[in-house]
Parts: sequence; C-alpha cells; structure tokens
Amino acid sequence: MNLLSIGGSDPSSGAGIQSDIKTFSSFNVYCLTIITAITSQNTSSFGMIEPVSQKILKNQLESVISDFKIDGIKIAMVYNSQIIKVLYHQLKKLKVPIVIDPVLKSTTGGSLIKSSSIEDFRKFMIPLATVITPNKFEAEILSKTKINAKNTPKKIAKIIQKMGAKNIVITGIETKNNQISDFVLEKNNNYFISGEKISKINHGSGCNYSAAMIFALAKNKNIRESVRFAKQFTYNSIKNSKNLGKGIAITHIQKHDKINSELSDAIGQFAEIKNICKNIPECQTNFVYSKQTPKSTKDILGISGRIVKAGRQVIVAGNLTYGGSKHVATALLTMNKKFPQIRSAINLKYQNATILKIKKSKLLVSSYDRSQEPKNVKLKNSTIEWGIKSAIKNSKKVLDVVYHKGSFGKEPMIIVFGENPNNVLKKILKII
Ligand code: PXL
Repeated sequence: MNLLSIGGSDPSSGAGIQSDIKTFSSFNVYCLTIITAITSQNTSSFGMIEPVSQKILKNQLESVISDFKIDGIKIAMVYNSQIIKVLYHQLKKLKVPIVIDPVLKSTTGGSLIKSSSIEDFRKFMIPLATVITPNKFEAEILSKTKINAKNTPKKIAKIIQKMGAKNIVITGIETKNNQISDFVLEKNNNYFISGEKISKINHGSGCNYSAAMIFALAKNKNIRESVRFAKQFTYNSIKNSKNLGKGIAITHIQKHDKINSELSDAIGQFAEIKNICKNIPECQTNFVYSKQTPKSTKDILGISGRIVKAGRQVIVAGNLTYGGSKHVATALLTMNKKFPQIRSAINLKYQNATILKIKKSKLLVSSYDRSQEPKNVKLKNSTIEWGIKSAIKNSKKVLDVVYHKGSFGKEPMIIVFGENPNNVLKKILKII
C-alpha cells in the first residue's frame, strides 16, 4: 500500500511529514511525501517557515501522481492560498480517500497557516475531505463559532460539513472522568467515541491521529472503526512519548509486529460488535495473543488496562503490552502448554444464554468447578491454571471454550480460545 502525506517539514521529526513517515512505516506502508513548507522548530520553540513555490509544489505532485498507485492521501500543513489552490486543482480529480488535518497552530505556538488564507482553506481544502479531523480549537475557527451549550459539537460539525467535507471528526471535544471523547458526524449519523485520557503535553499526537485515520480508511475500514483505530494508535503514541529534546515530549511510535497489529485489529472489531457491552463481565474483558511457544505471561500480548463498559459504550483502556494481562494470559498459557496451536483468548461474561448457544454450536466446550479447588491451589493463587488444567485434562481435541460458574464471591466466566485473534472473534460471533 502507498499513502501520500502532504504537509510541512519539521526538523525535530515530531510532527509533519517526518512524523507521517514514522507512522506509515510502522504499518508497513510506503510513505510518499510532498512538502508544502519547511519549518524550523524544536521541542521548545517555533522558528521560521518557508513555504515552497507553486512551481515546485505542482512538480512534486505531478511526479508522484504520474508514477505511483496512491491508496490514500493525508493533507496537513498548507500554509498559504497559492499552496491551497495548487493542491485543489491537482487533487480534485483523484478518487482516493483524503484525510484533512486542518492544522492551524503548533503546540509550541507557531502559525501553520496564514490567517488571510483560512477562507481559501474553507473553500478549496475542506471539499476534498473524506474525513476532516479538527481539534476543538480548529473546529471553532473553521466554523467561526464557539462551541457552547447552544452551539453543540453537532451544530459546529454540520457547519463544516456544509462546506463540503464528507465526514467530520472533532477530536478532544469533551473531557470528563479521565476520558476524552471525539465527536463524529457522518452523512446520516453522529456519535461520540471515548477513550482514556492521558494528560501530557506532547508534540506529534495530532499528526499521528490523522495518519492512522488515512491508513484505516485506505484499508477499507468504515468511519467508526477508523476513528477507534486512530484513537487507540494516538493513545499509544502519547503513552510512549519520550523527552528527546529539552522541551515537550515527542510522541513515539512502536514498531508494530504482526502479533500487535492482528490483536489491535481484532480488539477494534470486537468493540464494534453490536451490544457487545452485554458480554463484558464485572471484572471487564481482556483479549490476548501470544508469541509462539510462550514461556510465561510476559510472552503474551494483552491490554494493560481492560476492555471496559461505560454505559452502552465499550472503551479500550490502556495499551497493548506484553505481560499486560494476568488472568486471561495465564489461562492461555495453560491451554497453550497442551495445545501449542492455541495462541489467543478472551474472557466474556457468563450468561446461560451464551452457554446454550455454545452447546448448540459445533464448538468444543469444557468447564471446571471452582468449589472443587484444592486449598493449596487457592493459597498459591493459581486458581486459573488449576481450573483450565482440570477442564482440559481429559480432552484429546483442542477446546474452543472453557467456563466456570463461579463460587462464593467469584464471578462466573467464559473464556474463548483460538489460534489467533481473528479466529477467536469468529467464535465469539457464533455464541453471543
Ligand atoms: O501537529 C501539526 C503540525 C503539522 N505539520 C507541521 C508541524 C505541526 C506542528 O508543529 O510543525 C509541519
């Protein structure tokens, strides 16, 4: 896949074109670049901007468009009206998804667009957008309206949609209870997507969000899935941000191995299953995926927090880390010792209806009785290992599901196992 990033050069490599190269490379995607302006900046201050000429901009576009198949385009810093007009004329004829990140200011205070060009931005850039991703401040400037009780996010997003963008995502519109929500307006649909907030000033998160968004769209994910994906990717990049210079931290993109991308893809799809919140237990859900031949839970990737219920929404709290899950990872480790091909698992709420469906399906199921747990097991805190071992002891065939009905003070639970996260997901869809 080839994605094109159009924007400014940032010598600190925290934002702009350099940041997008890091993001796309982490997805194993080839990153084409078109530079609209050279900025000088570091983690403390913003220096000069030198926009490129229309001539070289047009020539860059022609070079790239005539040669490569382009699967998606992200446009960020455009700086002035000349640049905006060249981009409009070259890009309007292309039929690929375009994400526009309407960057107006850098975190360190530099203006990334001339104020006299904002009207042209509205007129020529916004209509190109499959998705536009303003933050609250940018949405207010573009719509010329302050967000308040009367002027709701929906109203502001509708104003921007009227300017021609197909879908609007206003990022960080609302923060409460340690959560940060994005507002999404699609053609005939609007909703909030919430995630865990990290209060850390950083350089790069906005770029990471829009870059992850174009990747998801180019992979044919729908808008809701793409927003979730971008949100989780950005959460991770902020969580892992590093103090590389003397000023603010720069977001960090971990190289994604196959295990990581398969699991995060499946978690995104799991969170999108209709009414899935009903299958999340009180102790919440973890979804894990193991390296081949795991020696301990440290070889098993899981969510450092959990997949949690928040009303009717499901929120992925925390990021993917090896050793991130204790319980589900221990269950998987035990299963994997007997059946090495089983490398992924998830825990779901115990419900009679689910058990009935499991029994009707062709899935192989077994259970254990926590009330039979020997004292020494309880003392050693190895209940799960003992439970899974007893459930699979007599099975020659690979088991798909193991459950227990709980005991005093212990919540009953269903664990679904599979060879990989996608395989687990398919089994879940059969039984919920
Ligand atoms: O984060 C927005 C952004 C985009 N592009 C360039 C930037 C910045 C922020 O500093 O410098 C070139």
